Amino acid sequence: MTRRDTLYTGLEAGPGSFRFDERVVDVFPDMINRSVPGYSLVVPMIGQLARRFVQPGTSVHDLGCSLGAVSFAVRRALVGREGLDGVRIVATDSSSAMTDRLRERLGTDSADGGVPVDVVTGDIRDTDLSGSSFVALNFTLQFLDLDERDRLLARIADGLQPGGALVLAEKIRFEDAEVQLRQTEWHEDFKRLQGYSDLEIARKRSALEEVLKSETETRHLERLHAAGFTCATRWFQCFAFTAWLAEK
Ligand code: GEK
Repeated sequence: MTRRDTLYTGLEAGPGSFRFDERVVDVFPDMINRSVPGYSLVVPMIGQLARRFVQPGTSVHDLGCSLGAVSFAVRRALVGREGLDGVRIVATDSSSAMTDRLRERLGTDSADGGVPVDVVTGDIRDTDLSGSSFVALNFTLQFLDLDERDRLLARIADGLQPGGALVLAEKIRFEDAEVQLRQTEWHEDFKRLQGYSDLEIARKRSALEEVLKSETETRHLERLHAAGFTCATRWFQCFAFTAWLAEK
């Protein structure tokens, strides 16, 4: 049972103070569902896409896995598919509060006979990505420093088998200031309708300052092409929340 996110009702948030610590872990599923429009659709769709791209004897990487939503979705979507010999899902997150909770959840998951999931507490900048066929960066790249993103994307492309794919989902920034303003207002309307107060919205915005650094779609597509992906297709967008599939 997930607790309701009331983190910023009573908490004065310093600029850039947001951390994936135990207090966030306790409310994380509620927080992400009420903050990211479309999250509950994007996650199972990543599973659907994985079903098409996963190859025998390869790894699937869930980078910045949090509580493993993508790993669970991929595991479920692969049930009944042929050609899964030697396939493993590797779920990595630098927050031990997240990975400890994920290990508990895996222990009680009833997806019997699904592909194994290895949970790693570590930095995705150091993950060995060789021999993979499917990689998911579901709202994770946005938390890396800007100058570290090119290298990670190039490493993902290098580690993927030919025919493999990356799903990248990010909160983007819009080039046109007017569009950026409107999209931000629509996102804040979404959060209000999800029950967040104006004060909570303002405090969370401040806490995420310089922690979540969003880039334009053009910049993401340039990086994907420079990294060696042959084709990148946008398959989801709701306000700033955008997902692409990049194929090798
Ligand atoms: C989901 N994908 O539910 N190395 C490892 N983990 C990191 C790093 C890093 N360098 N930087 C950030 N993280 C998930 C949602 S949440 C998105 C991803 C959000 C981790 C961080 O600890 C957190 O768990 C996750 O990336 C981002 O489908 O909360 O908006």
